[in-house]
Amino acid sequence: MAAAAQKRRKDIRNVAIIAHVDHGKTTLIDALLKQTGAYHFRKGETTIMDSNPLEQERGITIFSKNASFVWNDTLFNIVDTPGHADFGSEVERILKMVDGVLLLVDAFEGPMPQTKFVLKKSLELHLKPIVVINKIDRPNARPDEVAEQTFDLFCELNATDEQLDFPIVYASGKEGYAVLDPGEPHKDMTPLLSVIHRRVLPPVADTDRPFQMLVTMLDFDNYVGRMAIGRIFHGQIRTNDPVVMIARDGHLESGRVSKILSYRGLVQVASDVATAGEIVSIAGIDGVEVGATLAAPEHPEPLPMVKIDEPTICMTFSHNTSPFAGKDGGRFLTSRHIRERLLHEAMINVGIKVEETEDGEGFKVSGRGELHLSILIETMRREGYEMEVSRPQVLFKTAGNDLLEPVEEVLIEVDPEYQGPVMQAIGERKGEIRNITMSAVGTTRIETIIATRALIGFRSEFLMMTHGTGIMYQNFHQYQKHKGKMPGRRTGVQVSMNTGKAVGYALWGLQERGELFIKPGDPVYEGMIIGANNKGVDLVVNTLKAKKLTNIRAAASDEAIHLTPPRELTIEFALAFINDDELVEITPKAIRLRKRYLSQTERKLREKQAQAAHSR
Ligand SMILES: Nc1nc2c(ncn2[C@@H]2O[C@H](COP(=O)(O)OP(=O)(O)OP(=O)(O)O)[C@@H](O)[C@H]2O)c(=O)[nH]1
Ligand SMILES: [Mg+2]
Repeated sequence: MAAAAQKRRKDIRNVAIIAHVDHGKTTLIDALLKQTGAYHFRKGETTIMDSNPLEQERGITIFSKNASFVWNDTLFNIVDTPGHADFGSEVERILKMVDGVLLLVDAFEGPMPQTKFVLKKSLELHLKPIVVINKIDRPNARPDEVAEQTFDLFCELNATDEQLDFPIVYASGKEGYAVLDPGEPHKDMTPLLSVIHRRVLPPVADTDRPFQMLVTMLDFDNYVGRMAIGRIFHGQIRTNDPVVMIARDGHLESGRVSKILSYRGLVQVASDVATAGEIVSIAGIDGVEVGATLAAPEHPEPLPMVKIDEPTICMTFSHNTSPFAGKDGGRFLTSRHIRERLLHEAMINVGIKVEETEDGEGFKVSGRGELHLSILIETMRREGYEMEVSRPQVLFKTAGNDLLEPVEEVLIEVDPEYQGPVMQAIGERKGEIRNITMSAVGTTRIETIIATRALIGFRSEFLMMTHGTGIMYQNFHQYQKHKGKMPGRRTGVQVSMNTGKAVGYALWGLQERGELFIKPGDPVYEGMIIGANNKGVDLVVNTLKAKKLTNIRAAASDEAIHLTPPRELTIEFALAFINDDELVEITPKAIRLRKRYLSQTERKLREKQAQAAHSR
């Protein structure tokens, strides 16, 4: 067989680490880097792989990263992947770059929706995962049960006998040890390292064949421009060599290698040459894109195609038109600034698409989900951009005469007391209940299939409904026939009628109508949304009203003013909350909600026009 004749690089192992969100991927890689001396932790320093400030703040991995270390005379390339479902297609691409995967499963939680998704993708690519039951230091860890559940998941996903014969390593990435039997004494990570070394195949690498590399990720360097990151499948490449890119659509672009970087620990070092089996970063082809093949000009043959998921939701980004525009220290305020920044993003962020809107006022930005787009918004605001964004819309498709919409697989975990209201809300949104079970901690787990469109507004309501305790995981399932009308937001909003600084006394009077988003002293403007109105209609309110000093009763109750702390707006909440006639204003210092039309007269006029147009 041809496979038997393939040459392999015995000095390399390429591995990806995959799991559900938060099951400890990044922490485990940190432990490996520490033990192998690839990185020396300074005192008090914890995770280093989540190096981006947004990642550190949120405690999640957003960008896949490669790190490498040497153990037992072997170079290990280990690729950390994000656990959040919005980045699922990225994980899929990374799996094509490696020869083995570590599937991490939390020793307490057990397999979760994203565990299933990433395992399914690995099995489809004929990879043989190594299972790591992680966080065994947790007091309520139940490693044996979780190992059994993981085995069941492999069976459910039709793993082959060979794949079912997976090794299991028990680990605590946090404490830095791994064992082959949960009862064994703990030492360090050596048992895991030797299982990877033994069970992951060395990469197929024929250095005599013409150069071919698959572009899996992109990076950007101010000096050399776009950098293509990926694995070299065949041959070798040197700086100054001519190369050709075969794009996904088949067009060719020539370039010359201006820089080659390989990984040593977390840093990248320049090399003159790179050979098959290695994972490297290459500059020199201006229009390089993810999924393309880089090849020797005399053999422009593409490697097998990788899948790139299409965006499922979009929103409009425009320049900030609120009366407070430019007052919060924003440095980039104009449409032109926003256009340039978005076009740059579309170049390196796979799955982001940018188009000008028909009215020329803004940009339609499409992405893989709410987190994907809200991270872009958060990144831009930190860089000094101000903008206003609209409610996310799903992207429909047509098949023959049918209108199709994206549908998600959702897992909801709530305290049993919220099960009733949550089930009712799912029912109203035409969700299809797949399964209801009790988790190990006594929470109710509801599995449902529900339209993405119904979920957008639901997330904010779900959080309010469960007082912030509910957990919801969603994962794109497929496009299905349009599900018809969905219920909108249940609450109305309170809209400020004037501009100034909010007064405590006024807010005290307004807070019983619904949850507020501002506190005394916050600047408000006419048309700004200052809170929810539990009655389902919009209410124009006076946030500047001070107590009348002559009113003895009010004066007497002054000390008794008790203001409930307002909801701190996050970008995710704001996007999930607003309606089509509303916008989120984003500045480096604030997130505000507003009506699209700020004056009440204009809103009424627009509403009348819309009704007239509708009845015509
Ligand atoms: N008890 C315990 N906690 C752990 C262990 N490993 C990680 N954690 C904690 O679990 C949380 C998530 O850890 P991460 O390493 O960021 O998990 P991740 O899988 O990389 O998460 P995403 O990249 O967001 O999918 C953090 O609070 C860690 O401190 C472990 O071995 N034991
Ligand atoms: Mg991580």
